[in-house]
Amino acid sequence: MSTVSTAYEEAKKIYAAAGVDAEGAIAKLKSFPISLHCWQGDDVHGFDADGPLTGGIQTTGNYPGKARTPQELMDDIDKVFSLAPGLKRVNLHASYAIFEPGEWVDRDALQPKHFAKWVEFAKKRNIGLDFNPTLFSHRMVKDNLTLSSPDKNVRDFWIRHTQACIRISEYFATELGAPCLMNIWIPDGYKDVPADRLGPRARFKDSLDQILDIPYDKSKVLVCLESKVFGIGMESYTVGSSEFTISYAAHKGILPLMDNGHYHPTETVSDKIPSMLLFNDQIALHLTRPVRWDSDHVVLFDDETKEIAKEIVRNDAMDRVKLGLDFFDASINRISAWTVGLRNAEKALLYALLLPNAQMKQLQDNGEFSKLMMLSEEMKSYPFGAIWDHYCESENVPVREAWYDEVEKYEKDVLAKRV
Ligand code: RNT
Ligand code: ZN
Repeated sequence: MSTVSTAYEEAKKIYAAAGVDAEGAIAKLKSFPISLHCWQGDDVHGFDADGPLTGGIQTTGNYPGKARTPQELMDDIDKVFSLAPGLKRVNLHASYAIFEPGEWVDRDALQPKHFAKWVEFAKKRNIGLDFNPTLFSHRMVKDNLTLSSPDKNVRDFWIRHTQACIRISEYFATELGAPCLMNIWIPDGYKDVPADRLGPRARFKDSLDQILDIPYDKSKVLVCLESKVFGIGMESYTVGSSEFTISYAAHKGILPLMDNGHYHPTETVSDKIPSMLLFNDQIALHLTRPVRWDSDHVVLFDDETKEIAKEIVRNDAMDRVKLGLDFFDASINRISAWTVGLRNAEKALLYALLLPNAQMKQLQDNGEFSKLMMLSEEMKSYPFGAIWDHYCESENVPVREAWYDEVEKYEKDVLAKRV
């Protein structure tokens, strides 16, 4: 037996003694999809425009080797998929449309055919696709406003764009036989104290109503709405605040999306998840790491990531939570950034699945708080790594840090040539 198998067999026994079924945990994890965001690969640039990244989000760093073409981005995603375990999906932005040579259409005229190559990519890999209208980095973002703009032309352009995205999402779902999550996030906001907080939100509400008015199959397209507390250049006010998006989603029967970089620093998304689960059939999450602000650092195996995973797992919500990653670090090797983040998301879920959750809930209900603290602390030094290694091996991805050799080789053979 390999050392990974030997260690796994031992670890399994240790967990079993604590009432935890390691094999069952792995089986559950294997059927839980995580949507990999395509935009880590090219610093949120996309293929349909050449301007700078705008919209209150920012990438920093200029590590060499970013993907410049659809093929390069697809190759990079494949590389990441070969290095991280688990069931994957790919999350695309509308700006990643792939045109024929010489062809170009503006965002309000995008059609399913502009994403046919992505569908081909997904079919070959037997994965699902998720989608996002791209309401930033474009000349029709006027004064940092899109769907809430006082200018009807601006609003109408973005309404047409988002409707086009619903049709593209439906095409993904039909072609791939799996629902497509379509997330609407607008950057709209004001740098300084607004004179009118209601008007922009009323216009946003009306725009969303118009968007959702088009006929589409709600079992195929899961529309969700992402909130945000502030953005760069939009420090004082954002139109799509938490209260707005939660209320709108409930009112219209769409999904709310919580991004854990989009709240005040002492707020935690882990604490919000159970409340949202009580009032929504399904919810969506963007997993990221805010460092002092919405900085979109790579997801680590840190306390809040684990806490988010626990809320998904112990509330039996793995089939009700749509989890996507959302970070973009341009200062390090992008394949490494993606892989670390994806492996850590998987790790956090596995960690949560390997806790004696029912017993811990019982201790809480019994008021046995000393024992609860003792147990959750002792669980931290259980042989989690041995179960994780076995999971990686069973998924045919490198065990422990071996994946980094692959990244170094890829950097030398592929990324370094992108000059
Ligand atoms: C921005 C939001 C949004 C974007 C992506 C690119 O603050 O988090 O989800 O990161 O749509
Ligand atoms: Zn996000």
